[in-house]
Amino acid sequence: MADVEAYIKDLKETITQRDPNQPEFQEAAFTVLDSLKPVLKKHPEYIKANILGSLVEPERAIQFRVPWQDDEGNFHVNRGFRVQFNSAIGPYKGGLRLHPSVNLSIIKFLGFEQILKNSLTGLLIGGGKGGSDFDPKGKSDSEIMRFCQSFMTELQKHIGPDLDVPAGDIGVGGREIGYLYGQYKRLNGSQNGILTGKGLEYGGSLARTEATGFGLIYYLNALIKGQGDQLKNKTIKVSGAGNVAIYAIQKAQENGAKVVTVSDSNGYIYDENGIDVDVVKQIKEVERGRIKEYADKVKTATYSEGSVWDLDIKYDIALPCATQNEIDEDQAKLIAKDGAKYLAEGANMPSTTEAIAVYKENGIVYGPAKAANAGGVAVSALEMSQNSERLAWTFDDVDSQLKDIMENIYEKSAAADKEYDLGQDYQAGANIAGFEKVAKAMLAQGLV
Ligand code: NDP
Ligand code: 2IT
Repeated sequence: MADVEAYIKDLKETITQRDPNQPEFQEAAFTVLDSLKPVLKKHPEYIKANILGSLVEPERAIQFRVPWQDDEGNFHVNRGFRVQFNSAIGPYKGGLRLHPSVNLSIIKFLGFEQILKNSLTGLLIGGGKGGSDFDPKGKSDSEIMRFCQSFMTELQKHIGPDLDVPAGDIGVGGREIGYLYGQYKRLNGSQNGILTGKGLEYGGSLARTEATGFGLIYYLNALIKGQGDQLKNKTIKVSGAGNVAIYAIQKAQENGAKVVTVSDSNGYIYDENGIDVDVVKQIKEVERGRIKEYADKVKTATYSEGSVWDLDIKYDIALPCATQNEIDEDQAKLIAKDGAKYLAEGANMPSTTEAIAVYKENGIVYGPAKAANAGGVAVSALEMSQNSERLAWTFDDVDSQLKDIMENIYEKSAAADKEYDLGQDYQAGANIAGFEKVAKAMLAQGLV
């Protein structure tokens, strides 16, 4: 039997040789492989069955053409993806991303992360992800609608309420889910379990819009409490100004913390008095504008071009909520120098591998994405339950289940950290806790 180090080294070589042009997928997969070494030492049966060899290879990856027509009558062609990564514990579940940077590497990294994230929720959902390199910025509603209809015309062949249930991610919110659902229904008839994040009028769940941001703060609260500390009166830096950032800011402020930044891919707002989340909602959710406009509406705020992670101020907590690899090694060093004690990831893989090493060296208590941002997909799974029983639960009911799920994720990660004596490594703890359930299910179901 191969030893653990040799097994992992061999897997990494296979991944690199098979897909040399997938750096994001390699980053996500290598981090998980490394943190599973203690589990493999204890459970040689996982090596014998080559469970990790199966885990890093998607069950299925679908790529398709998405032709659409703009308002001037010009024809465009984008590329669509759906990666159905792992169904060991339930139907494939994960969002759709519309962003020009989307390619197979990015969708594979997101789908791979989703496997262990979804397992951590304790709900019966497998891992998947999809999207397109279509850029929704500056497009009219009609253009977004035509794109979504074309995208769904192909995607509908591959999804189903017990097979694969997509939802939102970057560039996909309530408007896009509505257009996608309408096209699915046109082609297949009414079936509201097909997507989550739907409007409340046609099968959506209360609290799904808030879920990822609220969930991030519920998780953060548990993380901080584990250190004998509290969120109240802490100063927070948030990046992003989308769905996750907005509801993280709202819930953090409800908990008595002060959020002093908000950002987009062009620049960031800083206001030492605290960000007014209603103004952010107005700009982003109603006007679909840029975060720069915040400084026109709030006189104490300043706008600067560039990354919020280069802003040198004293603060306590960092909440990256924008995109992958938004924090590099030097920016992580600045986070440590500025005195931040906690960092919890609302975005997927916002920290580079080198940045995470800096957090650990500096004793920053680090809550990884697959634990900290699992609230969105958790409430998506609750939406699926409501659709199955044709009932709609109250906001408080969904929200209190979300809170329990997030606290439970922290506890599971902390328990794994303790069991394997990892020294407060909640990243490895989350990877291990998420993996064990998936691995047992894969073994139980037979591998070929
Ligand atoms: P939105 O589309 O609502 O908002 C995305 C935000 O991130 C925008 O402010 C956007 O700015 C910024 N952003 C996107 N790409 C970049 C970039 N390359 N550089 C700097 N800023 C960027 O998306 P969400 O809020 O839904 O998603 C944010 C993150 O959270 C993503 O990593 C997503 O995968 C993750 N996530 C989302 C969940 C959900 O339920 N929605 C669940 C779990 C995780 P700009 O407008 O300039 O592009
Ligand atoms: O990254 C994520 O977990 C999401 N974008 C949410 C996926 C979902 O199915 O709700």
